[in-house]
Amino acid sequence: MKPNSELSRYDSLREAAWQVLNANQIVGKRSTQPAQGQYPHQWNWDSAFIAIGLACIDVERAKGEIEALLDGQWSNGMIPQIIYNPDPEKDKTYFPNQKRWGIELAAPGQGPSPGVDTSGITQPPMVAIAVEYIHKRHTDKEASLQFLDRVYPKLLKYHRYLLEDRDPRGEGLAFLVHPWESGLDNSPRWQSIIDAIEVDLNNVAPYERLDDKYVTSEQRPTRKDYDRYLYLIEVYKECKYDQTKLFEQCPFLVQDVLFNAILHRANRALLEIAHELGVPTGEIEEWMKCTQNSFYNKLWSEKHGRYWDFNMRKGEYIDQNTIATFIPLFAGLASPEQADRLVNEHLKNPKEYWPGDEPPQSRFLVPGVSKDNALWLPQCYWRGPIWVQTNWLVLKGLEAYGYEEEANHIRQDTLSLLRNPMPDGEDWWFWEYFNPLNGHVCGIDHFSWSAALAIELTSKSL
Ligand code: 2M8
Repeated sequence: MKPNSELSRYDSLREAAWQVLNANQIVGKRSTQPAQGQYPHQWNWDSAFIAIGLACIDVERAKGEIEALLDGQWSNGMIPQIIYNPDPEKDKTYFPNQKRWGIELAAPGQGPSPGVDTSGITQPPMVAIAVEYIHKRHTDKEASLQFLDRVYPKLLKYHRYLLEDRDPRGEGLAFLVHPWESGLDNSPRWQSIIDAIEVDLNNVAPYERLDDKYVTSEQRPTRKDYDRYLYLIEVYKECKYDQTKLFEQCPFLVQDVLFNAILHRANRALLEIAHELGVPTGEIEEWMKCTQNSFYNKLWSEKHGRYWDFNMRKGEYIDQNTIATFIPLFAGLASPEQADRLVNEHLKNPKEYWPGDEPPQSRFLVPGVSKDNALWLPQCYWRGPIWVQTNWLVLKGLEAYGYEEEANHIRQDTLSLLRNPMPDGEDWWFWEYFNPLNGHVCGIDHFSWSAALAIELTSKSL
């Protein structure tokens, strides 16, 4: 698919990406921070994407990245969104810090291992997908099987947590209790729920945001959103991180298409790993059947020809057209007819995602939110810009369904966005996100998953 001659054009990109991943390694740890300053800790799904890129160059480091993430696993199985950097100086650059979460309130036998500082929520479960990817890239099959053997029980426990504790109705869909768990924090999908949360600010300890010290506030969530993000942490502490209580009380309770599509794809990875290890697979197959059924019968909207998320607290659908609708392709969850509608009615529609001359005239793929969405903002965080990791998920899904041309278009756009000439002459800056109208850079530079996935996109296909 990618001939060697084409790949060698990207030597300088790969070299620069490798330098970013080295510079972002956390001192004294096996993990990598998303970016220095703004994101100085280990993040769950960032580490999985980082490991996928690392596996193309240094499989041992990729394994270390994953094992460091799994060290943060709670006794109830949850793999946290953040594993905090032990350097106390990092509190000066990232908020909320570990203390804010009160994770010591979790019942005995539920929380994190002593001495590991984490947040109290999770993120899209990419980790088993990264493990399967590492295994495929590993040339020493014996060493790879030993790695699988070490990590498999932890991955299984994580998925069991998501599909039992987070899925009390057995729908094959995990519920989320915070926009941060979705990874697409201020997606328009969450706005009406966040707006409806009544917050008495007397119950939220005063705080100083640090994210807007690095990035202009127009590119970040609002103060009002942040008040609610922090208020939700108070709810968890009140419920002592008991998932049953959270299911009953948490004002944010959603079944997210992107998160659950990734979970389904991760179950497929787990199944492959179980086959390699020769262990029983019945439980995983059952989960997968339930998820498939729910995507088909609950999360697909025949009327819109796309997927939509479900607000469990109110028992109603969330009608927002965003990039999340394409992620079931990555998981193999869409039927060929559904895939056709997603691609031809939405992705290739210039009013929604595809570049075109009609206003707003976007030039690059794939805007994170449909351009005709009233909440679309091309430069604001998860409100519309292009992200490298969502592009990667979409293009892998398109490839799997045979949409080679569209996938290639996304690959070329992603690589050209990553090349941003800067005043001091450096070429590859690996920004966090990009304006789809003109390719202008947003967020923070030297961003780890942008660098890691640039390596993957220019590596020989598996
Ligand atoms: C962003 O989210 C964090 C909270 O998790 C933040 O803004 O403080 C998101 O883009 C998320 O998807 C990502 O994992 C994280 C670190 O890159 O940053």
